[in-house]
Amino acid sequence: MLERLDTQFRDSVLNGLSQDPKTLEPKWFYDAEGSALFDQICQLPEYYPTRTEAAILQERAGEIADALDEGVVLYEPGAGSLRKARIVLDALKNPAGFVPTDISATHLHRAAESLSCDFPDLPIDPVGCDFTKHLAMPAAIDKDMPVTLFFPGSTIGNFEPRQAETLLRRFRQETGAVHLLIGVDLVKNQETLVAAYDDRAGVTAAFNLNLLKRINRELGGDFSVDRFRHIALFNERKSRIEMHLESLGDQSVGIADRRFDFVAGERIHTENSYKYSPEHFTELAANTGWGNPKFWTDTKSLFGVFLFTA
Ligand code: AVI
Repeated sequence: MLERLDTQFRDSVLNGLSQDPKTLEPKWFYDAEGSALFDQICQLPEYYPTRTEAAILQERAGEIADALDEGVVLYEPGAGSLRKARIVLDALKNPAGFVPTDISATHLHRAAESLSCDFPDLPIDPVGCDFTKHLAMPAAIDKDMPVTLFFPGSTIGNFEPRQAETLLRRFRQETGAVHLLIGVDLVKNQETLVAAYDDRAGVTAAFNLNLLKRINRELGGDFSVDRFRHIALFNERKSRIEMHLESLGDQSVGIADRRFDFVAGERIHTENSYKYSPEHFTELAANTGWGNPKFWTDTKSLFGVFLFTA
């Protein structure tokens, strides 16, 4: 598995840097260092999504649990540190199991072990996998139990709307889920959005630049990381935050027997984070077979939590 991921990482990097403009896929942010940096981002004063979503889930957990069946299996693709799953699991009536998946298997297993201390009777089956490719249901999970997909954090925003539709459709087909509980970041003023992705402490910059460090560590690249800078901007037309890494001068970088030339000011596009209106996201979900929405937000309408039915 690890070897396959290594090969995929190399192929994806070489392919992305051969494009014009150059790109790197955001799923590679999350090695051990990147996952730890992302956990720090979630605590930043500027990064409102995590705490706002957690507060909505906390406040609405009872309503959410009432809308779901008893004995559900909670399935969380790209689960990370499992903090939000705790809130939902606490409220669910007799959950039959929890399946967290993550591309960073080491980080996931550590988080799952700590979760099992607090939920000793809950079967927890972590799966190290790339949800952008496939979702697997562990054999230990009872196939007759209703599955609720839990996809918080506005991770869906990291996909182009077309890809997001494909993903939501595939999630339903591959897990047979009956419900989808999903967190979505909402459109708002640009200052708030840009500050959330360009924080004063520079944690998001370190997170973005860690991609180059990872290429150096794992693929023997020779990026001079301090010769790139982090950029976050709001693309209003596409309703998305974009993150880029900008070359501070003309330079040439070697990776796995290949060379990539950069001119001063040239950017590598590393991430999109789409921001939706509740109406727009409801429409997107409906296109993929998820309907009958329940919707909750905070008092400032910063973030939305939807519960859809298949
Ligand atoms: C994981 N994802 C939803 C985050 C986001 O807000 O798009 C990733 C992130 N990138 C920079 N800060 C956070």
